[in-house]
Amino acid sequence: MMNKKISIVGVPCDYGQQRRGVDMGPSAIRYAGLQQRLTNLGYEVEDEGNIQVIEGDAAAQKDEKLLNLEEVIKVNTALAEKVFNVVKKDYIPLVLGGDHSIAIGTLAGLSMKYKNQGVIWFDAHADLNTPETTPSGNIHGMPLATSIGLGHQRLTSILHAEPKIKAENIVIIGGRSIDEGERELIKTRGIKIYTMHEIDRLGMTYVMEETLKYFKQLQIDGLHLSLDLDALDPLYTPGVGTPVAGGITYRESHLAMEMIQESGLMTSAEFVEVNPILDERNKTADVAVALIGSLFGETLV
Ligand code: NNH
Ligand code: MN
Ligand code: MN
Ligand code: MN
Repeated sequence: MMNKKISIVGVPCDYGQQRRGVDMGPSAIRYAGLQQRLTNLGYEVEDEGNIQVIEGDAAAQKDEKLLNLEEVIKVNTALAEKVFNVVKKDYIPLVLGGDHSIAIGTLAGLSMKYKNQGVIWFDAHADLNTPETTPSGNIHGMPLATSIGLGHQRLTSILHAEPKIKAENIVIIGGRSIDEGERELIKTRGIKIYTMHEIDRLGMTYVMEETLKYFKQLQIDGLHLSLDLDALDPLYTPGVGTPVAGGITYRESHLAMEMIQESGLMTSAEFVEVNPILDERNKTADVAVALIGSLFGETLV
């Protein structure tokens, strides 16, 4: 990676789901020593602070298939503009969540610069629900569908009306809780996914080699890593709103980060769903910072 300048953007948003506390994720990750970790690696690090999230009245919700829609639109519009500004000045955006609905804004901002961007989606879930298929009404289960242009028009048209990414430019890794409607989309849209079954069978090395080879073939012009901490086994990251047993191990996740770094393809990243209220002594934020260290080259220096 040639670019040695990183901009940290915090997004204290908890409107994409219904467990409070994930809005403290950015603080928890900063507290775990993020900036020092990156400075030690020789990066010029700028902390842009947090995107402003107005406390709304959650009880005033109308659409139960799109909970907190107005707030989610507001946060993601502001985030998209911020991310666009960061890439314009040639810094690597490092976005801290907040729940995963914020990927809508991140990808919208990135799409202003990268016209053929690849996305690695580390997650126990596929986040491919739409208002029609959602089992929960939680928008944090919809960011990937939104980014390929499916779902509520006001979410898919943040910054501009075009899809932010192509379905074939997505690779999901760590999936083990996929809803019916999501399975359908994975099939019909040809979305690439390595579930826990494939990770067990093939090993993380093979999965990452194939993933990175695939992106090279696609000749992507940018690679975004969106890492939901619930991709890992709850043993390592208990501080998440929707833990699912049988996840990626500590070393497997680090290996994946190291291989992404080695590829030289990565141009942005986001770490989401850290909820310090549900955590054990900031364990999950500590893991997030350790993963970020590996992603930005810690073991290679
Ligand atoms: N698929 C479920 C839903 O749409 C759960 C999503 N939860 C997540 N996604 N944490 O990463 O509500
Ligand atoms: Mn809140
Ligand atoms: Mn997610
Ligand atoms: Mn998840």
